[in-house]
This record gives sequence, structure tokens and C-alpha cells, in this order.
Amino acid sequence: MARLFSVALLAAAVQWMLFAGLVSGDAVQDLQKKVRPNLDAAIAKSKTCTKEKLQIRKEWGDIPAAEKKQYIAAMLCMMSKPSKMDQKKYPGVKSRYDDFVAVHINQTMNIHGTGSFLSWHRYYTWAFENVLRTECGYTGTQPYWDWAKWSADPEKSPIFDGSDTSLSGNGKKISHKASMYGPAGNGGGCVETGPFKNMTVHLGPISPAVDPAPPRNPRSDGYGDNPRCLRRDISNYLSSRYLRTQDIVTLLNSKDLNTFQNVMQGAGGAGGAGMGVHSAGHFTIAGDPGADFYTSPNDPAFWLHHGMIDRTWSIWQMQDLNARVNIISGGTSMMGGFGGKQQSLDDNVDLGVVADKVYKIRDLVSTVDGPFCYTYDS
Ligand SMILES: *[C@@H]1O[C@H](CO)[C@@H](O)[C@H](O)[C@H]1NC(C)=O
Ligand SMILES: *[C@@H]1O[C@H](CO)[C@@H](O)[C@H](O)[C@H]1NC(C)=O
Ligand SMILES: [Cu+2]
Repeated sequence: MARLFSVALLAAAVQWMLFAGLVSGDAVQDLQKKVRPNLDAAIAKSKTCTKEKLQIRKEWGDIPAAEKKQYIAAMLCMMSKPSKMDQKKYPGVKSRYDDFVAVHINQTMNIHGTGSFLSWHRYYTWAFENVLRTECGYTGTQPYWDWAKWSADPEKSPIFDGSDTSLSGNGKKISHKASMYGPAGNGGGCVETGPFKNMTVHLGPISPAVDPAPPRNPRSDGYGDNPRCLRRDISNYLSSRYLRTQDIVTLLNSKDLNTFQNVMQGAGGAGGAGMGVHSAGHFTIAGDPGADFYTSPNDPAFWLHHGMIDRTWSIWQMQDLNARVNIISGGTSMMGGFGGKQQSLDDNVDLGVVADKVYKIRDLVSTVDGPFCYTYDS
């Protein structure tokens, strides 16, 4: 009886603390809250960002339905607007959205497993948000996918539940084989629910990791026109192993940038994070183009995944902004292969037709300096 009473008392105390905002119930959010004053200090010193201008990126599940629909409508708008690329050179680039996919394909070997991985994808995701706003009237901010929140059952998450406020659901369940990343998931076929059920994928595949294999692209570089449906193969196999709160905490505890990057990308870094949150997120979506290293941005959920990648980097940085912003680690080509050099903060990031400006990596390492002025809610 006394034991029961103390359990009830403890539960009440936790309830009260949650209510009072003292703990959020999530170790990552708690850490983010704790280090947030450091960011305010950085904003005070920023050349370009102010507290008034600061944009707050939110988790998809916390966004009101009307704003979710506005984000979805802006993405559909990008898919219906003309490309800014040369159609003769890139016949599979059919829309403004495809411009982003083509830019990613083009640079894939120099932006993954490299020193530019984090800053390149930060700028790329920001450029996408910027085009949603400037070319398609979006007034919100780039949402993110808090992996841990939905790691037990991503198909039931508001991101993938197939409702009209989701980014569409799983693919149709078809009989198919495992991939090299895990057993066959719960879908595998065409996405038939939600706002993107009628979307057509044109580019790629280049490095498909789905069964059955998608039709081959007419061109070996993947830029030919290869119209097909969006496929997904979501399950909780990877999310329940690699995308839990404790996995993110392990990542955020990385002592240096090299470790952080390796744990994130599952390069066998200290911490034993196995496949790493980056791959685990991509292969939780899976399918085609989601599981194709080159064409993955063609799945509309890519941007929420990379929003979260960027959020974890920013929380890692916020723990010690003096030591964790103006630094670089890694090479210039994937996993150091192909004669890559050491990456430098002075290397350029050029997003071609999807962003106006070429920046040096050093201008892209803070979320509150250079072109950026945003943070994540906590
Ligand atoms: C690929 O990169 C080259 C070299 O930077 C550039 O000239 C070309 O326009 C790029 N193509 C695409 C599709 O981004
Ligand atoms: C959208 O896709 C469904 C099948 O999922 C199909 O029945 C319908 O005709 C399509 N609508 C348009 C406008 O293409
Ligand atoms: Cu990428």
C-alpha cells in the first residue's frame, strides 16, 4: 500500500514537473533546453541574425493542420513549377522540385562521408525551405522528424500515417525480398495514400536498394526521364534499433566532430551506433527513390529527415559554441576514397540553380550566422 502510494506520488511529481516545464520527458529536448542560453549568446554576437528575426523549426507532429497543409501545398507547387535546368542536358528534370534532386545526384560523391556532409545538407535543406517560401508562398518554417518520438511505429506517425496532413503513407504491401539494410518492410509498392499518392518520380534510379528493382534509367548517369510511382517500404525494424532517444543521446555525447560525424553516419565510430541515425532514417523510409543514395531527396519526407539531422548537429554544437562551430573534420570525397583531400572551412558549397549564392563552409556552420537565422523548438 505504501509502495503504491509512493509510486502515485512520484507520478504526480513528474506530471507537475512536465506541467511546469522543468522536464520535457525526453532527454534530447532536456539537453536542448539546457544549452539554449548558449545560442542566445551567439545570436547577440551574430553579424546577420537577431532574436527578432530568429525562425523556429518545429516537429511535424507539433505543427497545426493548416500549416502542415500549407507546407504540403508548397511542395506540390514546386513539383508543378518548371525547372531552371537545361532540358536537353537533363531530360528527367521535369519540375522545380526535380532541380533539387538533380543537384544532389550531381554532388553525391562529395557530400556524404565527407567533411562537407553536415554543412552541405544544412544549406541544401535551407535552400529548399527558401524556395518553398519565395517561389511557392509558404509562410512557415522547415519541419523536422523527431525520429525517437515515432521510433516504435513510424507508420502510425503523423508524418507517414497516410492522412491528408501527412507526407503520404507507406507503399502498398507487396511480396518482396529483404534489402542489404534489413528485412522486407511492410510496404514495398507504390504509395497510394495521402497528398503525394499521385506523384511521379522521373530521375534515377542510380543506386537502388529495393526489391523488386525499379526500371532502369535510360541514361547511365540517371538524368534521363524514367517516369514511375513513389514507393516506400516503411517498418520499425531500423527505427526501433537505431532511432531511439538513447541512440540520439549517444550521438550528442560525441566528444569531437569526427566522432559525431562517424556515429551519425554509422562509420563504426566510438559509441557503437551501428548503422547511425542518418542511414537508419533513410532506410526506414526505404523504397524508391527513398533508399537510393543519389535520388533520396525525391521522396518528400527527405527534408524532414534532414531537418532532424541538422537539429542534432545544432544541439551538439550548442553544448560548446566556442569549440564546436568553426571546425572541420573529414575529407572531400566519400569515405576518403578517390584521392580526396582534407576538407577545409574555405571550401565552397555551390548548389547551382537551387540557391543564389556560393558560400564557403565556414559561412554555413552556425544556424545563427551567414545566411541562417533559425533554431529548433525544444
Ligand atoms: C553538376 O556540376 C557541374 C560542375 O559543378 C555543373 O557544371 C553542372 O551544372 C551540375 N549539374 C547539375 C545537374 O547540378
Ligand atoms: C491518382 O492515383 C490514383 C491511384 O492511387 C488514381 O486512381 C487516380 O486516377 C490518380 N489521379 C490523378 C489525378 O492522376
Ligand atoms: Cu544527401
